[in-house]
Amino acid sequence: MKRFKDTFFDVVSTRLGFILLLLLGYTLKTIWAYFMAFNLDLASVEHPVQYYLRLIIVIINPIPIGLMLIGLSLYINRKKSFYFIAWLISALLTILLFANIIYYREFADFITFSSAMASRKTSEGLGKTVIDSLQVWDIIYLLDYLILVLLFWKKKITTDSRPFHKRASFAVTSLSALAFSINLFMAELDRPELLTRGFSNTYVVRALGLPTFSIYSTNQAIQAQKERDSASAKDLVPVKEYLATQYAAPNQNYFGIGKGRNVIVLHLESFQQFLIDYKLKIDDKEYEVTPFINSLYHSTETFAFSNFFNQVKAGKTSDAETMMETGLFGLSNGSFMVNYGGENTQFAAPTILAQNGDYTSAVFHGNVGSFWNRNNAYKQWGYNYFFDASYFSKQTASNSFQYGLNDKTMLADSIKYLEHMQQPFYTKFITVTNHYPYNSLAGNSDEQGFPLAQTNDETINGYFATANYLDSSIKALFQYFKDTGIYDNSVIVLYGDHYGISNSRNPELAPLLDKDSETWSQYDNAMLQRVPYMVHVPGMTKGFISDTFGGEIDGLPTLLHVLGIDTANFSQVGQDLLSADNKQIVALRTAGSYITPQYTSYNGRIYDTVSGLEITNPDENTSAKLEEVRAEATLQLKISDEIQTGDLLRFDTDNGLKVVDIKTFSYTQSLDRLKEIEEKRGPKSTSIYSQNGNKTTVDRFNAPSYTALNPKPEENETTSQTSTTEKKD
Ligand code: GP9
Ligand code: MN
Repeated sequence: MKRFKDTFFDVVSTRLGFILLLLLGYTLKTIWAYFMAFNLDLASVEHPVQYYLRLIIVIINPIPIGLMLIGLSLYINRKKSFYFIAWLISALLTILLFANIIYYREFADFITFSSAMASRKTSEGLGKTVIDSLQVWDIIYLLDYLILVLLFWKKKITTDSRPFHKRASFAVTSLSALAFSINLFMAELDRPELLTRGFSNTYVVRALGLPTFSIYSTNQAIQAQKERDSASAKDLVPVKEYLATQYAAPNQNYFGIGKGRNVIVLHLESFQQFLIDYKLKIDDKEYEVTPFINSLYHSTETFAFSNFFNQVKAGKTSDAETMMETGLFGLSNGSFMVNYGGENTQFAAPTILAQNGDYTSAVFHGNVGSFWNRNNAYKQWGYNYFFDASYFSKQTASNSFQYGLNDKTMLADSIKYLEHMQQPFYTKFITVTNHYPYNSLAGNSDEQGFPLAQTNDETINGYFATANYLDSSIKALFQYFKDTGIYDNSVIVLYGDHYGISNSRNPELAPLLDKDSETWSQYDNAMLQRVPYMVHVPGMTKGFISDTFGGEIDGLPTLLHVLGIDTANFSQVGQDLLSADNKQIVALRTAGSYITPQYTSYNGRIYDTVSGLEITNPDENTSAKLEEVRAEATLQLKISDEIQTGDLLRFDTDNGLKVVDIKTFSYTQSLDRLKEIEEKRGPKSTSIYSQNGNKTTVDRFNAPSYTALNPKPEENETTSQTSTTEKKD
């Protein structure tokens, strides 16, 4: 033992040994923070093996970057300078770690370049907040230094005056670079396209560690800032001119038909249009997948659209949200919400409605708030409240999966917040259960029973059952709205965000759609990009199924006109789908793709939209028309990109809207704030809770499970006390 001790002290008394000791301290502190201070969401995995991969990644990721940075000191010859720089770099890494820990306590997120800049601007009171949030256990982050000082003082460790060989220093740098590549490779295994799509700060920290995240996010911010700086107010002039030509005047038959009502948006995860009215055939039996949503689709209380296309790219859900909330496209690379959310000036639906009808707004979603950078993007959009996973039931194997809490639990848990919101409200429920890999109900036997499709692809097979679950969740929510009177005073919007079955799987899906896998074409892929869009106005009888061609970009102007808010002054690229002026040119984000009632261009091929026949040798006239459509579609995207990357809306000063000040928004202690407002308004409070005689309506929400709704015939015969109570569950 003594020998070991001596060797150990001999080793750490060399320069390299000292560096490694500092690295060890930093690594242990970081791992401690990963598990004790941050929520890295390790358990949300598709496969158990992925959990262990992630575990290894978080344990090793402080090492490569730590070694690379602290190892830089090895290039220094002079003894004093070497020790000073080595300590300094290690201390800076610790400060970065600790600053993030403090920040995380307040914001449940990591420090980015922009958030650091923002808190610098509002630094009064910062010191006090930091001191308030210190905890006794934080001493742990200094422990390695205390031990080192002690060891030097006791002369157990001595300093080494021999300069480290330059080649050996270079070897250390190279080794750390190699280790970093291995780290990166493992991170890609866990989450492909991590750095190009961004996803969330948590994902990047979890994969590559804090210093790398800071470098990455700083680089992103600098790039964004460069583009922002190169844009000026005069760039908005041609943009505004174009937007004026794009404006589609409201249809007077429907303008304002939902004026003043609550707006409830239901984001139907991965829900494709082909599910509407679809019946899954198994052994000569037919199972209607989404009976409730189908009934809405056919109702005369609904404006439904049968040719509404998703227009997302890498940002998937976040792209859909961006379009639906702002009338502008996501980016051609990565996610707008991740790269610009919380930064760029935006005039989104919550802001417009707050300033045109005094709406209070909220989002309900059962995943962590940092996913797609929602916690920042929503503030810029003007959302007053964001109820994320932290507001809902603890996630267990039976009520959740890797993307968060299952819909029925999320919706049930939302009521206690929703009922305290002042009306009119603008609320969005983002469902998630019907998300790839469509096995989210695996941990809950009560929700199993809807038949699986019988293809060779598990993903396709599970899709119908989770869609059926989503349907019954939505039905339960509607029932709650009806029972509490919210329904009659609301407009309910439903939309599918993007495809659920990817193009590569479509040939396998083909037989279920009565199509041939062999002749499956790009045209068929294009047609499967349709998603539902419905505006349900209870009590209205003017509803119909429109075959107007449109996409997510058109959602906001359509809705605003239904609510009686004219969009003429707003910078939105989309067009009201109920307007007679609609051009019906759907621009897709994949290069050069577009869809009109006449032509479909998709993945390099052109088709006649009606017949589905490929156009290989267009005549002159057709070529000219195609070129015109292509140019118009490209222009929509170009104008939107100019606005988004140039942050042009900061110059959009005469649209009648006030700019949001994100500093006035906070997503913590939301219930307290809602109740405070309720109390302050007293008899004038318009919340459901107040209207219900200050009694909760939580018990009015009931979402029976699949097995409760579809009891097996045998169970009926032997109805016992226990089985009836189970069914109520
Ligand atoms: C996660 C959810 C899924 O919170 O919205 O996003 P997606 O993977 O569909 O883009
Ligand atoms: Mn999605």
